[in-house]
Amino acid sequence: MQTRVVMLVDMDYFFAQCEELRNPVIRVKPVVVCVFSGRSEDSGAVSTSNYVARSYGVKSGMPIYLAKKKLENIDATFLPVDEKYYEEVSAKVMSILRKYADFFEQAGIDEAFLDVTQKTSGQFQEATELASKMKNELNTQLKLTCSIGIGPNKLVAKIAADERKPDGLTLIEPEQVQEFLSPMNVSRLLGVGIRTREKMQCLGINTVGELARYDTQRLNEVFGRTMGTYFHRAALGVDDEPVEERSEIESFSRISTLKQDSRDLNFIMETAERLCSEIHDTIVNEKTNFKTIGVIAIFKDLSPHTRSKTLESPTDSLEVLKKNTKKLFEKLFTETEDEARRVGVRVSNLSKEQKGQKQLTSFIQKRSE
Ligand code: TTP
Ligand code: MG
Repeated sequence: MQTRVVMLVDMDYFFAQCEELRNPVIRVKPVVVCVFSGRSEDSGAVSTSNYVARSYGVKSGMPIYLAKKKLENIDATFLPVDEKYYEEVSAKVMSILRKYADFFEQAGIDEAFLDVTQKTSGQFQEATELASKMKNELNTQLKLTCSIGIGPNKLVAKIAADERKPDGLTLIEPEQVQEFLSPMNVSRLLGVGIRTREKMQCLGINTVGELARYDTQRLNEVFGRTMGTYFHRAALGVDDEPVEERSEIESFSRISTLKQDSRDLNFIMETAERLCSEIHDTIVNEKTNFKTIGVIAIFKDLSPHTRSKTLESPTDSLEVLKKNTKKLFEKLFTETEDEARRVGVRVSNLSKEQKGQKQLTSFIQKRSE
C-alpha cells in the first residue's frame, strides 16, 4: 500500500477566535466564551478562551467563577456561546479546506482531516507547502489562524496538530513516527481517558513507547480484545482509518414491499409513514439530526427512481420527515408513469452537534471527564 499523506487542521481557540473576528478590539484582552447554566450569574463552565486568557490559567471546562477568579482585576471579556454564528464561520472554513483535499472529512466544528496523497504525489515536503498555502488563504480570506498536523495517518496527524499551537505546523514523516510518539504520555492517544490511564499506570505503562512494547496478550486480557488491539496499534502509530466524507456515507434508510403494486399516493404513504417512524426512532436513539431526505420507488420492472431534498437546516422532526417524504413521492409519481412495487425512505447529511447549549454542555462534561 502506498504511504498516505494525511493532514489534520484544527482552528485555534475557535469560539473565542470567532468572537474576536466580529469585535477585533477584544483581541488583546483575555476572551472567555462561556456556557452559562442560568442557575446563578456565574454558574456554568468555560467553553473555550483565547490564548491571552489561557496564559492566566483559564481552561476549557473550568467553572466560570474560577475563570473569573484567575482574571480578577484584569480587563477581560466574558461572552456566552453563540453556536449558530460559529457554525456559519465553520462552514466558510470548511469550504476553503475542502478545496485542498483529495478526500475530506470534517471531524468537528473546528477540525477536519484531509487526505492529500494524490495532490502531493505522496511527498511530505509538498504537503507542508500545501498546508502553508491553506493557512495563508484562511488568513487572508477569513482572518483566522489554525494549527496543522501532517502524518502518514489520521492518528499521527491529529497528535501532530496538538504539538504546536496556536498557528502551528508540524510534520511527522513515517520514519519519525516512533520517535515522536514514544516519549508521550498515553493520555495523548484517542480513547485513553483518566480511568484507562490509571489502569495502564497500574500495569507500569506511562508512555506510548511503554505501551507499544507491552505484552499484547496481557493488554487484551485487561482491556478486551478490541481495545487491547487498538491500543497496541495506536502506540505503534498504526492507523488504517480512511479519510472519508461523513455526511455522504452516513445515512439511515428503510425500504419495504407494498402489499400491491401502486402509484396511489395515499396508499403508498401508509407504508412510507411507517418507514419514516422507524427511521425517526433510529435518529432519536442516535441523537442525530438530518438535513437531506430521499425517497426511492422501485417499479414493477425493477428500475429504481429516486428524489431527494436538502432542508435549510438540520432537524430531527418526524413531522418534517413525513411531510417531505410525501412531497417527494408526489413529485416522483407526477414525473413518472409506472406503478411502484417497493418504496423506501432515507435520511442523510447527518449531524450530531446542532442542538446548541444542551449538547454543548454535555460535550464539555465529556471533554473534561
Ligand atoms: P478545540 O479545538 O478542542 O479547542 P479550541 O479550538 O478552543 O482551542 P485550540 O486552539 O486548543 O484548538 O475545540 C473547538 C471548540 O469546541 C472550542 O472553540 C469550543 C468548543 N469546546 C467546548 O465547548 N468545550 C471544551 O471542553 C472544548 C475542549 C472545546
Ligand atoms: Mg481548535
